[in-house]
Amino acid sequence: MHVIRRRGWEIPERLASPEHLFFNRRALLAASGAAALSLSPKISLAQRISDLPDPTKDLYPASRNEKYTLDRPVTDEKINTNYNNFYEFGSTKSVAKAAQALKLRPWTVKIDGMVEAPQEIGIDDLIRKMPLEERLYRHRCVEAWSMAIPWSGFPLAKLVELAKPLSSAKYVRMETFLDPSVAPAQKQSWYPWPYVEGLTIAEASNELAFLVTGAYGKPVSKVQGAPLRLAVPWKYGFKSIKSIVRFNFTDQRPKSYWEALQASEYGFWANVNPQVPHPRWSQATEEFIGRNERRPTLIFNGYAEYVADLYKGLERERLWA
Ligand SMILES: Nc1nc2c(c(=O)[nH]1)N[C@H]1C(S)=C(S)[C@@H](COP(=O)(O)O)O[C@H]1N2
Ligand SMILES: [Mo]
Repeated sequence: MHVIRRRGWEIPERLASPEHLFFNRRALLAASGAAALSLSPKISLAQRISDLPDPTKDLYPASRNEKYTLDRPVTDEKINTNYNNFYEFGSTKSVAKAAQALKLRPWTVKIDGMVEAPQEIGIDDLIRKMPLEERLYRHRCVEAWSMAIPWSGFPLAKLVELAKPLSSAKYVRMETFLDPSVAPAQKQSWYPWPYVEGLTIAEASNELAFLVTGAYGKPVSKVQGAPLRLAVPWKYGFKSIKSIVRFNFTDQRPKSYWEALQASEYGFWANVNPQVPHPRWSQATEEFIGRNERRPTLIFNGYAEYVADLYKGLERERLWA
């Protein structure tokens, strides 16, 4: 068991290697692979019906909220959808093809724990209840690469309102689906499945915390974390949990997937800070994927004006890992 666990620990180091230098060729291969797959008669008819048409397609493109601006160009969609972390489908960046196995309907979201309004709600009912908008957000992975993405969705604060947390609730713990028949890597017992992430209720209520239902003007794709994923752009990318099925309100600080794997490297807060290196690499700069460009990393990934106040008085906590 000890030896097997080390395999998990080694992954971030390998991913921090200059793998992305080979990106363009690999992305092309992955893109053509994904295209071939979607036309393949080997995909069952039922699977194709469950994929098409998306029942919320009419809601996109959502109108853009111009408040959230970028200091860099939007990443090409082909690049964003062919260079992904989604460990349920494998530990490389080329998981777009494997992620096609994900079945998006029916999809039920459970809201439970310390709330006045526990409920199970179908994803289409949830999305149609919510005010969709588009936001341009930066994304900074802990592996020191970044992208800029036009997400569509709604503020996580709206889901918190729907749940009506009790005053005793302090955190929201989010969970990804668990289905090894769809996501083969979930058979690998040395990983702490399902993927879990958490925020304080104050963080979840911050205007920047965004539940993503769309990207690039259409429903969000499987490899991007369909049908519902988080975007918390002031934190390292691993906080932005994909394909969420449960929001559990609790007074216990959630232990996230990466913290469970390697607590010496990944913690609860995981706010972006260029001055605090990861134990195994610098966080001072980032590779802006697809542009062959290294950029300086910004404190809170450039979102300090929105979120710095959340951390006043918490200076003794491990805010930056
Ligand atoms: N369920 C789940 N969510 C996840 C991950 C994952 O492996 N599984 N990877 C995280 C990491 S490390 C990053 S950088 C982002 C990647 O999102 P993207 O594919 O949209 O770039 O998803 C995050 N959310
Ligand atoms: Mo990441």
